[in-house]
Amino acid sequence: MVKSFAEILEAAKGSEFHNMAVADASGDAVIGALAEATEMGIIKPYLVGNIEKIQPLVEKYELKEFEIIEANDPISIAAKTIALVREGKCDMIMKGKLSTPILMKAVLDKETGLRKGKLLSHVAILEVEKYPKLILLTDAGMNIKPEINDKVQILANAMFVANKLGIDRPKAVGLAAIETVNSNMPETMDAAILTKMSHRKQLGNIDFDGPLAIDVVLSKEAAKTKGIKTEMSMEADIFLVPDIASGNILAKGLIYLAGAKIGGVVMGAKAPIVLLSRSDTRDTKLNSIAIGCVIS
Ligand code: COD
Repeated sequence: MVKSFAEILEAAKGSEFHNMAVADASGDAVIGALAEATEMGIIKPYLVGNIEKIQPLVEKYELKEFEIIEANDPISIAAKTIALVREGKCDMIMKGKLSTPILMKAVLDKETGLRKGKLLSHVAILEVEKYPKLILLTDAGMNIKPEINDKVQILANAMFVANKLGIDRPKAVGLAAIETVNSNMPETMDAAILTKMSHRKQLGNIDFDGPLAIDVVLSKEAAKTKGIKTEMSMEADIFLVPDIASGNILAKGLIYLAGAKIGGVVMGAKAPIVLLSRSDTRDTKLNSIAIGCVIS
């Protein structure tokens, strides 16, 4: 079982080589991470965007193996990035400086996009010093307010990533503010239904428990004090959050307050899409590229 980004980077080196389309590569952190990834021999980037902005960065970071595809406005950058996958030239996408909604709308386009008939969802992987496992946090990047059926598919996408990381039967929690069901808090109802579905083996090879507040998940002591019996305290692999806002706040809080390392990918399309915030550091982008390589 993979437990750190150091191990994910190692695994990426032993994985298949990928041609990666980069949606607007005109950023220091983007090209810096790509230079490291090409140095490691795990990808060849296809840089989509404005040549005048990209070329000086390519020289600055001494990027060696690459191609540039000229596109000068966000919509055509998104379209040309996706075309690279549809034409078979690339098998992975990375969001560079392009905004997430513009890229994802192009991915979701019924005629020219990359849908496979499944729900697309984001899986963020976090390494936090105080937690003994990697945390697969979902969905903090794509689905704004998922319904119960969406959550079933969000869990399936996260399970796929967990399996690729060597976790055969992941443990998943449905996070909420409390451990009891309250009809005014829809995430508690969804989590309770998912728990029953898990008991009835409707979710596949996964153990699910919820609703659980995050103190119970992060502390056996808190669970004991609250009188909650669960196998998830300090054991959960997948953290299912109620919606994009709560997930995003949790992920970014862990990065900035707890020094978490993070990487993230959108699953469910014809190719994995390495996707995080535009403010991510070079290391975070490299982590995400490595995740994309490992799960492809
Ligand atoms: N998976 C599969 N199909 C989808 C999904 C999905 N996750 N979301 C929408 N669709 C399909 C719908 O069924 C429909 O057929 C079509 O796509 C359009 O659906 P809309 O109108 O609901 O979707 P859009 O185009 O308005 O929005 C889709 C986005 C992904 C752009 C939107 O959900 C969004 O903005 N998400 C948040 C992205 C974001 O800002 N992330 C922050 C990262 S730091």
